[in-house]
Amino acid sequence: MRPARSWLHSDAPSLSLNGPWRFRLSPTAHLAADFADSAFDDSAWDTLPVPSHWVLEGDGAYGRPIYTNVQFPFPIDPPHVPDENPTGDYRRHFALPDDWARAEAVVLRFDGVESLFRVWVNGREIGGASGSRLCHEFDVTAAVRPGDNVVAVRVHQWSAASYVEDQDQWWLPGVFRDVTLHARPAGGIEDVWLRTGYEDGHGRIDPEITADPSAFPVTLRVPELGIEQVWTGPADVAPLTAGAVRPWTAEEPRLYTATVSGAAETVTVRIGFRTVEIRGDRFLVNGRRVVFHGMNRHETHPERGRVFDEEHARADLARMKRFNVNAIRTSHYPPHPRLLDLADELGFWVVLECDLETHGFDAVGWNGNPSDDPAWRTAYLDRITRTVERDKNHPSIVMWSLGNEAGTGANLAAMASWVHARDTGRPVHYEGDHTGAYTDVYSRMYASVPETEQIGTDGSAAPLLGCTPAQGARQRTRPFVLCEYAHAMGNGPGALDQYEDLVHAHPRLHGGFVWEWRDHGIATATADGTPYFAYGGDFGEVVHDGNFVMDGMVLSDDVPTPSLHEFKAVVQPLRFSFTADTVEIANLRHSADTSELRFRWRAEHDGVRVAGGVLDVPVVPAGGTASVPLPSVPVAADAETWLTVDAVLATATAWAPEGHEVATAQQDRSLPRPAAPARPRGDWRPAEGTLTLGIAEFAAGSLRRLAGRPVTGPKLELFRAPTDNDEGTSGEVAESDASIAGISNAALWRRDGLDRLTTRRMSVETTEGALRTVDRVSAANSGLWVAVESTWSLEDGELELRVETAPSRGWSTVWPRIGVHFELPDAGAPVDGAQWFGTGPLESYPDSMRAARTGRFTAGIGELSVEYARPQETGHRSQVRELVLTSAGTGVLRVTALPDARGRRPGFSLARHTPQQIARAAHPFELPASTAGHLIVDAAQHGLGSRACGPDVWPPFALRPEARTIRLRLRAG
Ligand code: IPT
Repeated sequence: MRPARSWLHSDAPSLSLNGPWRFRLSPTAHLAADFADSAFDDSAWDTLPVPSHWVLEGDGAYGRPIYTNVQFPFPIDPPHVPDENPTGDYRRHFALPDDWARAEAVVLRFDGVESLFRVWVNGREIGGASGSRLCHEFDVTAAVRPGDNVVAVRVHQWSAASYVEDQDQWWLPGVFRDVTLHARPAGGIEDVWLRTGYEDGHGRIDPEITADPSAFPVTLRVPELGIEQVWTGPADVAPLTAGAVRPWTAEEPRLYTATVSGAAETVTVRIGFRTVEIRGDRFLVNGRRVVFHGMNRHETHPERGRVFDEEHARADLARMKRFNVNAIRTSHYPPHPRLLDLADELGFWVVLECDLETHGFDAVGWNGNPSDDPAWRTAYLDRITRTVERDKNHPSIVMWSLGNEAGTGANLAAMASWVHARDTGRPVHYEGDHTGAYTDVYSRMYASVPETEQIGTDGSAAPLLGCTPAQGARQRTRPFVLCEYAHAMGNGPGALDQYEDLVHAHPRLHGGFVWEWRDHGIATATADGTPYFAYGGDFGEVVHDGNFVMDGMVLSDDVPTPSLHEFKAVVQPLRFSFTADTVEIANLRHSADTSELRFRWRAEHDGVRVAGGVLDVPVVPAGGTASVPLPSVPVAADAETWLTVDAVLATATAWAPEGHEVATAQQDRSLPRPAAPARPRGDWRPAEGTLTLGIAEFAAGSLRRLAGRPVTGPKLELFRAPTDNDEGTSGEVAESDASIAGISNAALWRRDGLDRLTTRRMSVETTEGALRTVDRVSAANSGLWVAVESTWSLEDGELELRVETAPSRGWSTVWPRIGVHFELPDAGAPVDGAQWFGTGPLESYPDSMRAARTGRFTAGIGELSVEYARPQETGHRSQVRELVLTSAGTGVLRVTALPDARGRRPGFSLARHTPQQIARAAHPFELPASTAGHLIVDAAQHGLGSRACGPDVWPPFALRPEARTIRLRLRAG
């Protein structure tokens, strides 16, 4: 094996060995290596593409993917693996190009093979390697011959290496990254490292050239900077100043093309000038503090798995930029090398993580953890060496990370020492170093908001996780990052804005990385051909972790979830503060001013635009503010008046078109308009039979038709289809009386029967122009109940419904919602859409409200729900004022929501299924055929939290059982 080196763009000849290979899969590793021989007859073998994972090819013919989070899918018997070890044999021919005869060496490179492989060329054994997401190069000079050659590769799914590659993802064996043959010229350039620095407008290049003396003279050229530096011998190579340059930052990723040419080879490196440093508890680039608005990014694709597709990756990164993401942690291994080129180019702060995780040792009390076992030291050092050497040239990489969830131990410390010696220009991160014994930044995952705040604060007596007071004090001298936070599984997370507020209050806190960017669903289909995205268990795995792999801000099919919109709004780089006639614009960025932005304003009356234009905003430097006069806004007497200010891109960028909205804010300019109080009525008397009140028809006190359509309800609805966070048991719970550590809220809701409420009607009464029912709603085997008084009345010729709910004493949990449910049978013209004035366009919940703006929106019923991989609560639009249910674009029912006595407005959801139906389905295809629409108007909803892996909903956003009133006006059309 050749020493690790940079993945370089070189003009030396190379030959891609990607494409169809002959393939045979065996159920065990104990096989003769007969196939390595050149003469072996592989004509009976199948054909498999390289790169690919065999379990994703051939429609199940080569086994299936396995998903586990922490668990090892084989016995914990390190370093051994079972005899049942799927083993793939690969063969292909290649013709050695004629002009390669002059090459000094021929090198065979594998960019990624999971998990252990051996290589033969023309029957000669070349070597083997493990380190699935790392690059390995073999010298095959002595084995190749002119003309036809045969390369044979044997890949084992399981190996000793599997114990240190226990990341939370699918196990996907195979040759899944490129295979390339390189002709290495005599006098070639083996490796180049162009370290850069930036200070006071000037750049510096500190080169390291690895080449035989015969390569010299070697010339470094940076044409744009007029640099042409000739080194006549290795001893001449020395740092140089680059003169006046533009720095590289994630916001303005200015790159310069450098070439390094020797006697026989030219390599091209795109360099960016920047200096990374830690000063006290600040993490600085070019002397300025960095705030990470980051994502944990796995390599995952529903069809290709971890096989890299540059176009898709570029589109994915462009999507990140459009959603104000400025940083990537390459969880939990180096990505395809081209990803870093894209990150340099588009602009991201990257934490580049080594391929290392031994999480499964948690199950055995970390006994035998390789991280502290001398037998593994060399393997650990090999991993970090390959990681750093391959990617060292990238300006986007501002930190190295040793790995993830590998406990702690001497081998990790040795990795850190190696990095410190090799690269003095970038700090070392590893979250598992809780006490900060060998790393440079303090890092945590899933710390709650109060805990994060304590970390940011000095003099706090609060102990830090795993630290003595003295160790905690040491950690507080360092920059802090949340390497994972805001677990984005299913509907959620909540509280993104609270974390962001802390970053601005406590400069030691440098932001963090959301867990995680994408769902890892695998595209598959049911027996009857219905497509869906599979998660753990869908392939019949023996042990698996279910849908824990569906925890992205982007769904498997690239659709951004509402949480990503929330993230975008929370971390937007500008903050707007309004007064009566000005808006103060604060530029929160690292270093970019606002010159690439254009500012617009608009005024709306009840969501209808009445005025708008361009705001004249001076260029605001990073860290600066500007106070800008606002135009005069026409204020309506009988409608809400909202002013919206947007900052949009003035010109197209590599990642978004001109006009793309970067930041936005609203100011409520409405005049107060108190709602008419409910009119008291007397003379109530028992009622029976049928009754008509305006557009409503009743029988025995129950609604039968509204505006001529069959409708049933209102029925008290306290249940929501539990979100993954509702089902979560992890993290801190906010209040011991409402949530119970170790038991999910969803389990408590089911215990209390919120999903199976029954009704006893206690009275039906009428009076002139009104009908009133009182119900007692409760569940089997429960003594708890809710009183529901519903009053229908004609007010000013309009139908009003007022529902008052009041819980009995004794409810001890939080509630998912307090709503009323109307069922709208299809009856020929199904309700299939909504238009509303309220917040939108997407769903929002009490602790995820920042992306919700007030306006007028239209959506089809399908667009009102998010297709989470596991169906769950979705679609709540908060603070609705007016809602029109539509059928084929025509209004069928118009609902106006009046605020309650405290001015609170209800939200709504409109869906094809009930919460109970949704809760029973493990995948979208399991939802039953639907014959009705379901409108739920919620006086309140519970927050989202992050409890699938992290803290519960915090008290201000938690819904406690309480009395609420919903008041609606109903009209036809
Ligand atoms: C954390 C892991 O680092 C990450 O890979 C992922 O599994 C995440 O959890 C959950 O989705 S580890 C956990 C013990 C906090």
